[in-house]
Amino acid sequence: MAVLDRTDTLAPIREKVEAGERLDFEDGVALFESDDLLALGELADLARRVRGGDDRVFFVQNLNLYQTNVCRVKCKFCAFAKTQRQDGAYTLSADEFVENAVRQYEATRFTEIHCVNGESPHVDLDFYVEVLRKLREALPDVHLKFYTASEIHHMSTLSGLSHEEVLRELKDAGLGSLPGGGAEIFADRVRRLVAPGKEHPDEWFDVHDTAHRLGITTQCTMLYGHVETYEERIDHLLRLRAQQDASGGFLSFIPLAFHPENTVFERRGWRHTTGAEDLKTIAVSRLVLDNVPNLKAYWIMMGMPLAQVALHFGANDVQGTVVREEIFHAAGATTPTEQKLDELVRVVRDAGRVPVQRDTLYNELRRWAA
Ligand code: V47
Repeated sequence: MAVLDRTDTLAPIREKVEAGERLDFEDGVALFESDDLLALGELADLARRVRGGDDRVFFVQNLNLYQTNVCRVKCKFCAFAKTQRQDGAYTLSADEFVENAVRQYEATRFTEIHCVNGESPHVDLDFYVEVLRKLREALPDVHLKFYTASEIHHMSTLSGLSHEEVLRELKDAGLGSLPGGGAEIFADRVRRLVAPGKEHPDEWFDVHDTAHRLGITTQCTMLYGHVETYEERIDHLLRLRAQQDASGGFLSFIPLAFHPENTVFERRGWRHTTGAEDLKTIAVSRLVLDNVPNLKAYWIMMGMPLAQVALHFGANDVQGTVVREEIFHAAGATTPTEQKLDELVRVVRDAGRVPVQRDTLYNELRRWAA
């Protein structure tokens, strides 16, 4: 009986989860190898509750903005990046960026701007500092979640300053926290294949470690569904878990499903991840990454109906209103680019959970009845 066999594989892991014990590498791989999807979801939800999670599901009223899509790195999974001379390349001045943000603020009163960019070789550290300073002046109440660890490392290379010096300068200018991008998959084999021009994982970790020491909270991600194995996904999650044990400043984890359109992988026949793979990855992430409090089911990436189901697979956050999104849409996402607050509330409530609007640091701003 195949079903009984599968249940047996998960039984020792369930015992550990119930006892609040840590899962190890082998447990993680066994979870990924299980195809008992509903059991994985139930186990992940149990783990979330055993660790103090409740019925609240969070979202933030935010705005995604980009300063530049010009990028030196040429990651094979990316459809957003352009060279300076390519059609569609753009680099906004600080004033253009701030003007866009202020216009949008008048319409939606977001509490956060989320900004990630290409690594343009044609700018300097001031390009980044000036935007933050001008935004803080124009929108003093808005939290600025700006720049992945890869971008911080790039600024360090551009300026000759250490990660700590760059982060201090950005923080003085108004930086609130960091988004989680740039992590991709840490394993050397995969990084060499999909992002050979990207910084070494040690640099990515050093940026987050330094940020946490300076009191800057950050997010972390994993880009899955390309050339990585289950073992490499678990290795990735365990490296994040060890960093969180050491420095404690990751607020959330976001699994990012690879979108192949307009990338070299599309030409090689790669397809979007399946819904089952997305749910499994959410569940295993919740089970293995036991010390990061919040797990986002990013609706832009997986679509709203699946994000709703993911709330029963260990996720407790659906990210936010977003309004503009470029990275996943350049790579074939067919989701809308904006959700209204009312729609987020409806989706969370229909999943049987309590909708909570949060700020970037997970303080509750408003709670709706279930
Ligand atoms: O590092 C790029 C990913 C990341 C593709 O902190 C792709 O809340 C899938 O930082 N298919 C940048 N993924 C985006 C980022 C982010 C996204 C969502 C939430 C948060 C957060 C941060 O986007 C990159 C890479 O891993 N990415 N191209 C693609 N074709």
